[in-house]
Amino acid sequence: MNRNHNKPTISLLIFVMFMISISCTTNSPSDLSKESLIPKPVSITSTGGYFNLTDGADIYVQGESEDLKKIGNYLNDKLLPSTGFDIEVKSTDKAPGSGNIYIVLSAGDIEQGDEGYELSITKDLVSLTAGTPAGLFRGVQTIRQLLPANIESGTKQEGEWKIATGTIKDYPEFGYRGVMLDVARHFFGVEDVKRFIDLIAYYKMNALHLHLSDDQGWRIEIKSWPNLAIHGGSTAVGGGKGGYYTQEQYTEIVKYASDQFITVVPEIDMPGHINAALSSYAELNCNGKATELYTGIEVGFSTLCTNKEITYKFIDDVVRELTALTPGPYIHIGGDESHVTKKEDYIPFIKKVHDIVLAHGKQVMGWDEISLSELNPNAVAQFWANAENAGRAVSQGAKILMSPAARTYIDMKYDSTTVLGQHWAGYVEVDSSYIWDPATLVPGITKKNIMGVEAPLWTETITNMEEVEYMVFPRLPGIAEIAWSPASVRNWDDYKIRLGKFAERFKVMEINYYPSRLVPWVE
Ligand code: TNX
Repeated sequence: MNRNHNKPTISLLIFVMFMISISCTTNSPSDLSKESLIPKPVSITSTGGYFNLTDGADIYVQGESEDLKKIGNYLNDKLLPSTGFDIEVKSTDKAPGSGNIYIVLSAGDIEQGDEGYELSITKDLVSLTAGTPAGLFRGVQTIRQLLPANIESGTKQEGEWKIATGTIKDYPEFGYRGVMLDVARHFFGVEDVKRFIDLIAYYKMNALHLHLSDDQGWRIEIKSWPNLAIHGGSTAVGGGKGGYYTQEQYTEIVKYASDQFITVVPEIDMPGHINAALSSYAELNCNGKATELYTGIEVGFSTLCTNKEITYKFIDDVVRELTALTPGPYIHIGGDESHVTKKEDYIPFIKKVHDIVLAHGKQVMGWDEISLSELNPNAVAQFWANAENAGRAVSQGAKILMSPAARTYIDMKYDSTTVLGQHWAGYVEVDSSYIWDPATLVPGITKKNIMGVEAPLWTETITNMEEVEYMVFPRLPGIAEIAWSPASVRNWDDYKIRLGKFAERFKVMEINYYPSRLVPWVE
């Protein structure tokens, strides 16, 4: 036989085998460390294989704990529609057999604090372990992100559901990772807020700050002062019909958030940003006359009458009712841009309100201006623009919540062509909101002073959920990473590739996002 004759056949065979091997590796994930996760975990070790989730799978939770069953059911709710599988949540007291997901609460060897988790994936089993239910819930988000994007679909999808094998050990850099939604300038109903909660939970955020009152609207029912919501909630920027949450609806939001281990922080902005209240009750005005409702977007023109007795009765009532609706530790008292309150009135006013909040057993949160007044060490000053204010809070022993406007104000336009939003703090492109470090941004404010990071979405120009999503995405995932992942694993060039791969997830989740040219989107 002529050996040369066989050469093309052998080469062809080698080529075909090569192609088969390539197509196998592209279909099956095999390197856990290369998966696109946001926020990026603290550590990932890859073992080179994959776990295949099939119709035979079940979710096993260790023991009979209701908390664990809830988390199992939450994960199952995400898996059932898209896989069409018959997965069930079952209790067990030992590791299940091959092909299953196993959720374990273990105080023992987990040193990752309140929200840390460990995810171990072998070809036989996906095991999620954490010391707290919150940690398990954060780990479930990682499992969702490791599965193909179609897992988020609400309808049955063809395809394989494979996860690369290895171990992820993960825990947050900061204990508070929040987003603020301004429901005062424009009102967003319960269903919108629930979707907002679902979207932020996917990035392991744990706080939702609701800006419940401002010049343009009062959005929470206060039974002892009913006109606040009825009259003060009856309009919005631009003169729309406004709206407010009844206490039952608000409780529903708080519960929905808490089921995703998200704390709601209610804000009543005082002594400025208060026209909605001044228009609802004449007695809150120094001249005893109710103001007109306001539908413009100016700031800093209204103030409570700081030297009237009734003002503090009003605040005490509001804080009492809010406290009863608030399982979380904080009541946010605003305190920003009180341009028409004299400084000598502002300082004692904040002190009184601060003490009212403490008397109701809650801790004070406020915009950084509140540090002009005396603060309890468990108070939190939310830094948005003024480093001197933040420094004064730190010197009083208070903690700082980092919301630097030029980085985290997701109501800022992305660039000069963005139709929505404002630009007083500059344009905030996706890279600007990502490339910064909370622990080094402001001289004198270091990691030990910082309780966390929050991205505020003010809504003067934002009227519906589509617009909310456009401003939130894709800046929020980056801010979530800054709050969760240590600086040592954060890098824009790596992040933008991971973010680019989220395009498919955004599409499946029907998120209206801004397709920044700085990000290599892949669908
Ligand atoms: C400043 S930041 C405000 C808000 C506005 C926002 C618009 C802060 C504490 N106050 O009242 O809505 O700018 O970007």
